[in-house]
Amino acid sequence: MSNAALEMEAAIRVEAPPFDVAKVRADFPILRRRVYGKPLVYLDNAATTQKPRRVIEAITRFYEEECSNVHRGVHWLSQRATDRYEGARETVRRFLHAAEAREIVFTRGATESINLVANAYGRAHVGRDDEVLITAMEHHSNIVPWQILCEEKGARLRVAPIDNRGDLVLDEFKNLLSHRTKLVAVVHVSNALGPVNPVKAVVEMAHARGIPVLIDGAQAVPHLHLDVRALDCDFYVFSGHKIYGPTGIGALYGKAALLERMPPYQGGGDMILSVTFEKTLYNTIPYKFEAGTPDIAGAIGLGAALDYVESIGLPNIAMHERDLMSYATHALLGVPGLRIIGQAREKAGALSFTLDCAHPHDIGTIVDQEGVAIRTGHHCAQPVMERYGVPATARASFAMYNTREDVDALVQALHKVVELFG
Ligand code: 7TS
Repeated sequence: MSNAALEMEAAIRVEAPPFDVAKVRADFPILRRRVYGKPLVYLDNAATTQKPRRVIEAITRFYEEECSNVHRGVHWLSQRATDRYEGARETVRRFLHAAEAREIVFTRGATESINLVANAYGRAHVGRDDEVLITAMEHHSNIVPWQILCEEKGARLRVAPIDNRGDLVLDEFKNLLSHRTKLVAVVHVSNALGPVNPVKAVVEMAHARGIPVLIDGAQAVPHLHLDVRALDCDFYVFSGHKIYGPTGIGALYGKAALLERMPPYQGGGDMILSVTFEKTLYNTIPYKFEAGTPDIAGAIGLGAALDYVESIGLPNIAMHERDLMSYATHALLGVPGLRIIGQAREKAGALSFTLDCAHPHDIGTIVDQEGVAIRTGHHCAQPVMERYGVPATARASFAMYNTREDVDALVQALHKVVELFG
């Protein structure tokens, strides 16, 4: 779509929806801070989101009142910590609409979840001349683990193309599925350009050939209602820090039947039933995949974050963010020489752009001086940048606490860039 057409489409939807963003903002202590003497305008939410007080307090409370290891003590504190940790697992289950809590494995985040599946499922099921199918819009964390696996096994990594708008070419995706395909791994929402992939159609096409599907939901969970059972995906991964939770914690959803058949990923304490020097019996799922002391406070913080998101309501968040996306699309296109990269039919969360007059790093530096935090670079998706013939982009990404005023501040700062470099 041309810039003019996009502008028209965005203009139709500039009416603001009802949403008490001021109340939401008050829940995030960091949003009160100033940088360079100016109010912080945080538009780098695809990298990580800010944390509401409720999450910060849940973590503090664990260390002040409940700190103990899990699954191993009969004493009161350990039981309490175990209850809270397992309670967080149940919250993740509810949030993803998974059937059972044992289908939720706590990991360090999306990256570790993908590596877990590549190592545990991939190593057992992918052999010489087999194929793993991904798309051209993956984050490096959904490329490199599969490359490592394919190299080790003599298998091939296949890549389904995207079109000029940034949409996955579904026909080509379907044509790439064959008897050699042993796994499909697809991003739900791209971090570089923001398109929402038709993951349900992807799952149906792969399942028609009996191929399991992993969905990388790192950028989807903060913006979209999710139901892994309705999607019928086999694995779903995400990171807590991108959905208002702490860093260092995330989850892997896997269908119980698959997780049960998978060998462990790492060995150590908690993932065993019994150990002798001759033989070790592994624990049941999900513990089989949680070797060592987990990030207990992180899991509790993630549970608090998901509770918070549910209390605001994902439909409200999605509506507010859709308004911001169309308002921002309209406003950014008014900046001379600005090109939006990736104009997919459906987008969530992120807007990538370039300016004729300045390199993205210069854009980032100048707008930072105005207190506006955006991400610049290749966004850990170098093949996407190559596809569009740009070395890097500037990216504004939105969360529930952003406002139209934040967008205005970005646009004003971009006009400064044009004044300086144009
Ligand atoms: N998948 C996608 C789609 C992502 O956007 C990211 C992180 C990851 C996986 C990895 O998540 P992690 O929490 O395990 O690191 N994306 C970004 C980003 O866009 N800017 O900083 C990190």
